[in-house]
Amino acid sequence: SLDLKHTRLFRSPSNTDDMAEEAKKLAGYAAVDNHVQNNQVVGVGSGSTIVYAVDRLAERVRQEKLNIVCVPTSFQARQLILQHGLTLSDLDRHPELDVAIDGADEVDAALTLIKGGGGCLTQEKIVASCAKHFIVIADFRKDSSALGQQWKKGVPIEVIPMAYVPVSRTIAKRFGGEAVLRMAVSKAGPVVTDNSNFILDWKFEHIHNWKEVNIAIKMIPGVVETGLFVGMAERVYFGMEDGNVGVR
Ligand code: ABF
Repeated sequence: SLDLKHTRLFRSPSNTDDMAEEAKKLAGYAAVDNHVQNNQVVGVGSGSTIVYAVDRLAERVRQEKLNIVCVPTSFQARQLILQHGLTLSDLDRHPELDVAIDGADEVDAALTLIKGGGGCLTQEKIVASCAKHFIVIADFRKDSSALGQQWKKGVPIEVIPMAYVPVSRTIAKRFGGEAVLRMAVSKAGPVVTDNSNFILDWKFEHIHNWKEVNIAIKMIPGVVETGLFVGMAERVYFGMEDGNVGVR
C-alpha cells in the first residue's frame, strides 16, 4: 500500500534512534550473559549503553542470587550501581577485576577505541587496565574500519585546566588538526570531568599510528589521559540493526 511504501522510504530519525537503543540493549545483555559469573568483581563503564548492561546485571544478581561486586568508572556509574542495589566497591578494596564492561564512541578493525565522548575516560582506562578481561558494548553506529569514519568529534583528551592552551598548541603543532576545549552545552564554561579537569577534543586530519600517538600525547606535560584505548579491548559486542549481535 502507499502507506507502507512511504514508511519504508522515509524512515524517521526517531526510528533510527529506536533501533540504536534496541542495539545498545542487545550488546549490553550479551556482554553480561557471556562474561559475568558468580563471585566476580565487575568494572562498570559509563555512558548510555552501559545502562542496559547494569539492568541485566541487576536482573541476574536477583534471579540467580549472584555474589557480584561492582567497581565504577565515573560518578554516573557509581549512581547506576547504587540505584540498582548492586554492591559498590573501589580499587582500594578490589584492585584486580575479573571483567570490565564499557561503551565506546568508535571501534576500529583492530579493536582500537575512541572513548570519552560522554566525558569519562581516565577512570574508565584505569578500571579497564585492572581487569582480566575488558569487554566493549556498542550499537552498530560505532563500528568502523578506521577511526574517524564514524565519530567525527575527535579524540577526547583530559587535561589539567591550567595547561589546556599549551597542550592544545603542542598537539596541533606536532600531530596536525586542532584540539578544541570542550564547552558545556550552556556555553557558560568548559566541561569539567569527574577528576576536576578539562577535555580537549583533538580533531585529527588523518589516520595515525594510534599506539605511538597515544604514548606521545600522554608525554605532553598537562595531559592526564587520552581517549585512545589501544590494545585493551578483548572483545566487542555490537548490537546490530537486524536484531543480531555482532562480535569482534
Ligand atoms: C563513556 O561513554 C565514554 O567513554 C564513551 O565515550 C561513551 C559511550 O557512551 P554511549 O554508550 O552513550 O555511546 O563510556
